[in-house]
Amino acid sequence: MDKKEDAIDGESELNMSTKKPAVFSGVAPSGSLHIGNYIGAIRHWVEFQDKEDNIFCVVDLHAITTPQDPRKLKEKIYEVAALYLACGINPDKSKIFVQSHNPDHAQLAWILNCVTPIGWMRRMTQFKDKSQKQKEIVSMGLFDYPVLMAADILLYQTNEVPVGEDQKQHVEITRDIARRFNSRFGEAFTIPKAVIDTTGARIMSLQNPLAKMSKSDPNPDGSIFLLDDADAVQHKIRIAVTDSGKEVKASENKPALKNLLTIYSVLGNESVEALEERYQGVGYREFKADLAEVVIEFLRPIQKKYREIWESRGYLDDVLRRGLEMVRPVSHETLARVRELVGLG
Ligand code: AQP
Repeated sequence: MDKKEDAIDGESELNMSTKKPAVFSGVAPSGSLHIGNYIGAIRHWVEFQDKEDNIFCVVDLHAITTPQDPRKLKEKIYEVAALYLACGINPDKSKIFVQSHNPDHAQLAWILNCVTPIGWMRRMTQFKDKSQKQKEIVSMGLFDYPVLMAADILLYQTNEVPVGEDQKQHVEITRDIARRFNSRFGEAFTIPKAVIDTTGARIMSLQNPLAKMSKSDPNPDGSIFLLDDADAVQHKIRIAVTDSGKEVKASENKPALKNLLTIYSVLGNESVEALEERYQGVGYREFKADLAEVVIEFLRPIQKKYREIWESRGYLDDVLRRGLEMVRPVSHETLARVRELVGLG
């Protein structure tokens, strides 16, 4: 991974003694996981598992910031956890748990709400995007999403937050909130930094290469889901929009091709330059057929492992329970210090 550390310092006042950097990241079970979630986030979690002290959370409280079908949500929570494991997260190396199973997240979020200026929140671009798409009411929860995310990260004295480009602004506000709290009340939080890869940090919709691939896109043809079968993958790639011309090139004026080449490069483990060379003079149709095969082959072992995990639900429950047991002492300690500093209880 070409690791781009977004923040310069990643000051770590409280974590100086920890040998491995503390990492926190998560995915909201607001829909089915897609290859954008994998390329932008999960693959990096897997890659750095040995070198870091990891917490990977299923952030279900974030999912309900937009309307969810309660029965589907429950299933998606476990689907996301099973997919973490199927993608290569090892529960002996990383702690996996469900956000709402630890009430410390909601309590810290409330306290942080009370130190976060509303003007900072109004600048959040994801809120602007998501609230415009909302047909029903725009909830306070959606507006408050970045503060809850700050609580998730700060509870565990996190040093690094591996995320896709779309979450960069949320990690920046987390840093601002932590600094503000520390300077007003006293040292409580490590200042985290976002870790964003330069390749694949923003995978775009196959139907609109100017919009990011998203779980909640009403058009399912824009996203390749990790559990899509071979027919669905072939269909979605065949009908994926392309740019004018015939060249298979990843230039700025060919956003659709650039996106398809990035997906091919990451999932097929081949450089974009090598692919451009190989597909010189070859039409889009052949390129797309090969790309579909690469994606299908990439998904095959993940889906096999997912099915095995799904069938042994007791195992998954056990992984999530163990993860929760391991993270709670850390979040308790942070919250106790915060309560003390603020003068609560
Ligand atoms: N298209 C993407 N390209 C690269 N990375 C992406 N991520 C999401 N979409 C892309 C990264 O995946 C992680 C989990 O994201 P999330 O579930 O917390 O929320 P999100 O960023 O809002 O993801 P979605 O898929 O767009 O969900 P909905 O539609 O529910 O909002 C994050 O690290 C994110 O950067």
